[in-house]
Amino acid sequence: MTENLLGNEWYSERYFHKNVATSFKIKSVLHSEQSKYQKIDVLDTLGVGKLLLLDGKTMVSEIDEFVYHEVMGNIPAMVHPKIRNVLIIGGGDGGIVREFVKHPEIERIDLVEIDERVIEVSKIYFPNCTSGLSDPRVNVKPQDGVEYIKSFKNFFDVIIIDSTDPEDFAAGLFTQEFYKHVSDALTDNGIMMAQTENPFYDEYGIKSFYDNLRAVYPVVKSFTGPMLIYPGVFWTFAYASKGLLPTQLNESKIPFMSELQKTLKWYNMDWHRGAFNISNIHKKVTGC
Ligand code: AG3
Repeated sequence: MTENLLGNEWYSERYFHKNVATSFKIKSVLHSEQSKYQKIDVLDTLGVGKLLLLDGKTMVSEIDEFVYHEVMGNIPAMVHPKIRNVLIIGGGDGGIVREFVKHPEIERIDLVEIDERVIEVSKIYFPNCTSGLSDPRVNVKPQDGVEYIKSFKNFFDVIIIDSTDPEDFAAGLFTQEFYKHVSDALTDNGIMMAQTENPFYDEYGIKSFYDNLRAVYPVVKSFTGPMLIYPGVFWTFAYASKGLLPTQLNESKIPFMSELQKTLKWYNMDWHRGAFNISNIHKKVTGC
């Protein structure tokens, strides 16, 4: 937890059950509050720049946010033939919205974040992430995504679950029942993506998330990206779809992405094509 941040030189996120911690040297505490749902802190750090914590867990830093956000947004955008409607559950920092607004074919992007304070605080301290929220295609909804999704059938082309760890109110975002609702809300060509934790520590039983996905989707794959601020750095992500393969880039979009990728810091199409060739530990933990 993050009590008494002031006066401490370092902040450590502890992975309690594994007896390890990731530490950041603090320059200053920019913001601290207890919202209706969680403790929200923003630190200015010497090593990773501004750092957003929710209940003491690292969420976003200036040094690596582009990895997470670019892969979550641009992988489905390059696989799907034509995205009209996108739903992002969680992700109040806005980073994934920023990536989707780069794609002109998209008509509507719903951001459903349960805690509107995360959105407001991010607007102040992470303007680079929230820059897409003012796009006219974006609808920001401070609501519970688990409920929101139940009112849609066959509507979204892409749904991204940008959640925190599977604890408390986020645990419901990793269940088979929830994935079924996501699948129902997706169109026949639909794609869903989610963050799925670190396979070395495997604090939460990653296999069960993937088993839950496999019970619902015919295509379930996993890939990794380095998240410097998360426990263990080696971070996994899930791609699930009703049929579209993640390695099958859409030919007609290649000219567009050839230009766009020059402006990105992590994602490019060469990386994308190879990203689903995964290591043995990653295969074993995810079953992919
Ligand atoms: N989502 C958080 C991923 C999990 C981090 N876990 C941790 N630090 N224990 C980040 C949201 C980015 N838009």
